Amino acid sequence: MVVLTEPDIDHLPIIINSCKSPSFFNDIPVIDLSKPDSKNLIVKACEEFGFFKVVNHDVPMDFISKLESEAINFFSSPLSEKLKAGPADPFGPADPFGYGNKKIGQNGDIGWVEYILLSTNSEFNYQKFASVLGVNPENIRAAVNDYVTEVKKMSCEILEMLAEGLNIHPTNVFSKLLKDEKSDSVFRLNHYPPCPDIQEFNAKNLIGFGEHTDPQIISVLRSNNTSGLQVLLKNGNWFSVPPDQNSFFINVGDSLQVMTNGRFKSVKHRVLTNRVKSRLSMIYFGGPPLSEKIAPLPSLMEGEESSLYKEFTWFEYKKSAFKSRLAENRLTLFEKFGAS
Ligand code: GA4
Repeated sequence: MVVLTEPDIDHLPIIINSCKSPSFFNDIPVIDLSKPDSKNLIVKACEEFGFFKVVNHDVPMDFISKLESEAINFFSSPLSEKLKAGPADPFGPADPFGYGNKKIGQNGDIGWVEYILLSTNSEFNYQKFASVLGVNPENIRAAVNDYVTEVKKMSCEILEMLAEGLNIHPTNVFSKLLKDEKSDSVFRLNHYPPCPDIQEFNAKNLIGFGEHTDPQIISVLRSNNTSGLQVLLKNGNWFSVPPDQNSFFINVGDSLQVMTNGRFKSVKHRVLTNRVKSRLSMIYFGGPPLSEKIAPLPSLMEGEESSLYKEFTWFEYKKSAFKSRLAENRLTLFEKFGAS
């Protein structure tokens, strides 16, 4: 089992009351990617939840296991070694990539989590991770590339089904942004060690990763069989997503919310820690190139419908996002009418 060194409990946010799922809501939408008629179900899931689970995907299990075992080896290394793989520029967005421990972003957010943040661009330097593991950096690059390539392929397939379901032509309007060689996509490995005994606080759950929406177009998450992920339902209740290591969980990001003029909602989610088991998740965040204008697609604007958002580029959004706190609504700044 992977254990995080030195808990620093004083600085962690605690939820006193954990919320139960409402009784009328039993599960999240499940999309069978092998069924051709899934496109309408995907549209419905994005409209109603901004979140769904994907089964019968083509991502090879050995790519998943290979990367998972590299991640477990890395997170099992001594903290002093892992810290050597920290970001080059921990206090600015110039190079946020690398190992991080409890600190999320640069604006004071913390969680019971350690992580590795990577750029999916092909020139990314894996040397600092390889040094911790004492392996050739090309082995790590290959493990990440094999996994990300497959997950990106699946994301593009899903985005094309979405476009078809929405009757948008050409159907690559969303997927071409991820396929662009300048696509600003990131990849994250999160490790949530078992949380310590917090009886003395009379608290039920500790926050692993605080509530937030993802900035990009689409996020694809895969985790081991440990629970913790929760999504916020429209009725204001948190729903605990049952873990499933053989499936992927997809969520709509802020950019897709804008491109669909609010038809799809970027879903708020968070991760609670587990007392007994470690949780390990890998998330691919598919984003557009920095210069891309993020705006509602003209083909989706029916009749008199006008854009809910001011025009902005992904670079402008990102610049402001990286100054924000995790839980903030990062789209407020770009709304035309001030309400989301
Ligand atoms: C949330 C989604 C991704 O994990 C992430 C996060 C990023 C970071 O960890 O550096 C941010 C967060 C995320 C949004 C607001 C800012 C930036 C932390 C934070 C407080 C990698 C991303 O792209 O945006």
